[in-house]
Amino acid sequence: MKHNNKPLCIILGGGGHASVLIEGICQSQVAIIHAILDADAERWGKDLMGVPVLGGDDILGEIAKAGVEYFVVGLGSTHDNMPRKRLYELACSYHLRPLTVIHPASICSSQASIAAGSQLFPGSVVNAGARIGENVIVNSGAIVEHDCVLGNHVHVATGACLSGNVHVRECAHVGAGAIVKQGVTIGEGAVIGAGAVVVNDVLPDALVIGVPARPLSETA
Ligand code: JB2
Repeated sequence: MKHNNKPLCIILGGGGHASVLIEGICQSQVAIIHAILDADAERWGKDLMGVPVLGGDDILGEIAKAGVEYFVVGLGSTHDNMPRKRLYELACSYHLRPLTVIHPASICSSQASIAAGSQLFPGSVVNAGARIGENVIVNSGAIVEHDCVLGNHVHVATGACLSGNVHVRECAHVGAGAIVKQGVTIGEGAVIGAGAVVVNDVLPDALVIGVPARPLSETA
C-alpha cells in the first residue's frame, strides 16, 4: 500500500530513539509512518509525536497483511544490541522490508555502501569506502571514516569516532564519544565504554573502558 507514492512503514519501539527516527523519516520523506508497536502496554492507544502506538509485536502479522511494506527498528541500545537484532529478524520473518533512514542532516559519501535497515542520524558522517551492514545505527554526530566496515546490528553511539579502516563486527557497541584508532578491529558483541580511546584490537564480547581502553576486569 502506498500513500502519495511513498510506502508505509511501522516503527518497532516507541521511546527516545524512535523520536529521532520519526524526524528522520519525515524529513527524508522516504516513507509514510503508519504506526508504532511497543512492548509496553502502557503506551498502547497513546502516540509519540503524533504517531499512534497500536499495540505489541504480536500484531506484526496483521500489520503486514494490512499493506504495510516496511519496518524500522525504533529500539536503541546502550550496550546490548541483541534485542535490536531479534526485533529485526522478527519483522523480516513477516516479510516486512527493512527501511533505511538517512537523515538529511547526515553526510554520507556516494562511495559508501549502506545496507538495508540502517540509520544515519543528524550530524553523522560516513566517508568514502565505508561499508555499513544491516540494521546499524550511526548515531547523532558519530564519524565513520573512510574504509571502515561495520557488521550487522552495530551501534556507533552519539559522537563516537571510528578513524579510517576500523572493522566493527556484528552486534558490537561503540559507546558515546569513544574514539577508535585507525585499523583496529572490534570483535563481535564487544562493548566499548563511553569516552574510551581504543588503540588495540578488542576481543569478541569483551567490555573495554578508559584511556587507553582496557578490559574492565583489568581496571579494578
Ligand atoms: O521487543 C520490543 C521492545 N523492547 C523494548 N518490541 C517493541 N516493539 N518495543 C520494545 N521496547 C520499547 O522500546 C520499550 O517499551 C520502550 O518504549 C522503547 C525503548 O525506549 P527507551 O526510551 O527506553 O530507549 P531507546 O531504545 O529509545 O533509546 C536508548 O538508546 C538510544 C540509542 C536510550 O538509552 C537513548 O538515550 C539512546 N540515545
